[in-house]
Amino acid sequence: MAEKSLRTIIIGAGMAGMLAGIKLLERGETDFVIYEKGASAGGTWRENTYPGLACDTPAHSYSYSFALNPEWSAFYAPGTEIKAYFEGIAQRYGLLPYIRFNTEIERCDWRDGRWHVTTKAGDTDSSDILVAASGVLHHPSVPAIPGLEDFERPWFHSARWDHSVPLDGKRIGVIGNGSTGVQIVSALAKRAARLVHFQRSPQWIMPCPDLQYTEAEKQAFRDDPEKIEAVRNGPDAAARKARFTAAIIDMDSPELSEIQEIVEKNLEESIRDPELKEKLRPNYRAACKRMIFSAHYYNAVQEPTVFLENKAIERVEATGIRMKDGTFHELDVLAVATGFDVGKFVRPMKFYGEGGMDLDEFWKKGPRAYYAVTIPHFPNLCLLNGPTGPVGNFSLIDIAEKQWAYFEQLVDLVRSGQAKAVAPTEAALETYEAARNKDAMRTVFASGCSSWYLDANGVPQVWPWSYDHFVEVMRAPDLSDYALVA
Ligand code: NA7
Repeated sequence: MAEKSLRTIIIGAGMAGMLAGIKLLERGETDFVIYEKGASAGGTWRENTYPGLACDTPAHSYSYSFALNPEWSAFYAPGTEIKAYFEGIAQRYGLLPYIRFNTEIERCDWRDGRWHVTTKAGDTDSSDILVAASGVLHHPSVPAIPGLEDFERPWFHSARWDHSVPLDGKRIGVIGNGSTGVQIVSALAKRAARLVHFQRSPQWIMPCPDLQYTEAEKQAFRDDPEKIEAVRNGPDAAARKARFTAAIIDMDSPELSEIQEIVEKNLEESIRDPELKEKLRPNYRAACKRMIFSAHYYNAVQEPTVFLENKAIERVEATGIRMKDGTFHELDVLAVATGFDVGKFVRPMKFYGEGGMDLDEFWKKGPRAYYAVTIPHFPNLCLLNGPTGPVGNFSLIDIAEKQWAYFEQLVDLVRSGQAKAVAPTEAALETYEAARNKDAMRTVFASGCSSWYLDANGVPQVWPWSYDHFVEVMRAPDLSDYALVA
């Protein structure tokens, strides 16, 4: 039977949307479009430009498997290089003609066996296949701190950094100490006249090497891609991945105890002042919140310019922040590194599936997807890095590649005419979710802390099993869990 030619619409020109485009081009498919609401590609690496920005996954792992990059300057690459990498990929793989920039999708309707999308400007398009690659860490979460809007000096969310604001010699406030806040403070400690780091909960800090690649090392990577493979998948990387997965999926594992010892030793040996040490000591287990890797934070926070404020914020005033005990910190500039509204996923876009099924309604108890990729009643729809996928300090590029390879096998059923449309059954999603929720409560993420991994009921919305299990299930879809529309 002749293959049916299919049109694909991809939403988002970040890492995952670009991946889908490249993979389509690789198999000779040119009938696709990538809608991107921003003015350039790169997703999160376009939006985040704050000082100190780096990826907490080793650079050689945070690269497409088909586009290794011997030029990474460091083991953990700075954000500017990662952004340039994605821009280079868009050029090199000929993706730019397929991307419609400054075009925001507002709604997607499954009607008459096709997806019909409508842009914010009111334009329409339709396709057989729809790929939602709109990102997770995407909607800035601005804290509801009283008075924030009344601050009369520059302030911004970390993902909306205003580079016109001078920082050198200024009094800088940073609220939040997730990966972002820690990176910002590490970068600005020596530049500020005074830097106040507002910490609501302490964080465990995993020490890591500040390893810059020498020209000789880069040359060796250029000469022999196997050396890059060794960094990605060699014994050290495999051991790191295995240790970390074992630790996160079982809060009582010896691997987690080992990680706990490392972070406690780091705190013990790095911080001299006993009072500061206690301010920085969390009362929950290591890796309960997303693990922070930093070679510099503990040095930064001991700079004479830096003050770690761990008391509760009362309100923001016109010129600074008032603490509940009355202390006032005057600030010239304030950065809120308070994370992202991660529960939104594809929203605020509206999705209507079979029979007009509203995704908001389907997700009223929280975002769910079968094996994190497909959704019952929403045929021929793929989520890349959607809800409940692996997030435990793995490379999301690797995760997206595997999810795409899985989804392509479903598309093949449509392409070959074996089905007109493919969606998982509701029963399959229920079975998956029941097992996932149960096992999620054994993970370290559920061991007693707040974090962006938890849903409103305190259940971690993540992959609670091993990385190897993820690889295994992504190898091929179990078609008995799918409804194929003939
Ligand atoms: P995170 O990891 O969600 O961290 C947000 C930080 O902001 C965290 O320290 C929060 O404290 C703090 N926060 C949030 N709301 C408030 C209010 N209202 N007052 C004070 N402090 C607040 O976001 P990041 O941007 O650092 O990192 C997100 C991911 O990006 C990261 O995991 C990597 O994957 C890359 P809390 O701990 O909740 O007390």
